[in-house]
Amino acid sequence: LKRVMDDVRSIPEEKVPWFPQQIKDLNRCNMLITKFDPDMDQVHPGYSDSEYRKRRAFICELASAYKQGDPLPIVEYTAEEVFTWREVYRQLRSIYPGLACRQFMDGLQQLEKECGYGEDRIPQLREVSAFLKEKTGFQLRPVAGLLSARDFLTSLAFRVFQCTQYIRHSSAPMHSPEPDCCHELLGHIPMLADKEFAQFSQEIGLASLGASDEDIQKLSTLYWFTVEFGLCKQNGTVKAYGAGLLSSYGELVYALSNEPEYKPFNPEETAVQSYQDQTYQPVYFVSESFEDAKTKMRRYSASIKRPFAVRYDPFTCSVEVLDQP
Ligand code: TIH
Ligand code: FE2
Repeated sequence: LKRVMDDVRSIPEEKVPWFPQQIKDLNRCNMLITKFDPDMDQVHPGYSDSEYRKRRAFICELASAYKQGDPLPIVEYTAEEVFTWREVYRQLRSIYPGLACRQFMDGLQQLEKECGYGEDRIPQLREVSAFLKEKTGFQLRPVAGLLSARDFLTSLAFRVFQCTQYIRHSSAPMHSPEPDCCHELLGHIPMLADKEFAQFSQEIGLASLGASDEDIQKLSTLYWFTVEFGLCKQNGTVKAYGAGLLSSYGELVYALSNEPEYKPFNPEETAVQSYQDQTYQPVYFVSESFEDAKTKMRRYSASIKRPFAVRYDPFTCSVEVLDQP
């Protein structure tokens, strides 16, 4: 179902996909993709575990009922869930120092000091959201599963990051084909505490507002190879900054081994690279630096044709739509 923008009168082309202009409009941006749902996907490690599926359904209901501005739901994690978290945390924490980029290490250390990160408990989205809000203005919103690319990218325009709150199945702690709270809390959150990275993320979101389906496809591929699976050079060595790597022990080690292919990050080429979402990536894109990735992404975003321009107003948390300059 396609929503069409009908309230922006200055737009000459009549069919611009609808997009939110106020932060509360994000309540309408919740289209889920059922691809990796343990209820539907027979190879999901939780498919034949009815307890696990029931638990997921409960946590997902909390997200479905959420409205912008509500306090974030608190989940009391079970001993088994904390056990899975501990396993993931411990393994990853031991290899981060050599493999994760500097910005990630900084963010993680702050979270360990100021936000209760550690292997003994799963941090609550509510406290993490408050932490991020102070660092970079990002806030979290609970989501019931994998979102459509358009709805996911849209929320970034408002510095809102949509997070799952359930945890991966205990039988597969080292890699999950879908996002879960380990992926959000360990992969994304430390990076979102970095100002420059936060800005990079918001700019992808702003570029996606009202974009054509084809441009959304390209932007989500760019998001995939940067925010999720990006590598960058630091002091002459390649480090990981992508959340999909930083939350998967298996793929983090693989990505920085000499097995996969590396290509230099270049938005035009990266945007059309086909990607793998069941298992490890066959190819990764390496940026010279964050600065470089941001400059290149900006140039790319400016080349996307839209009959209007957008500007984010942080005082009202809203997007202004302007005539194309
Ligand atoms: N593969 C990641 C993990 O194991 O944590 C999760 C995902 C990243 C991107 C999409 S799903
Ligand atoms: Fe992610």
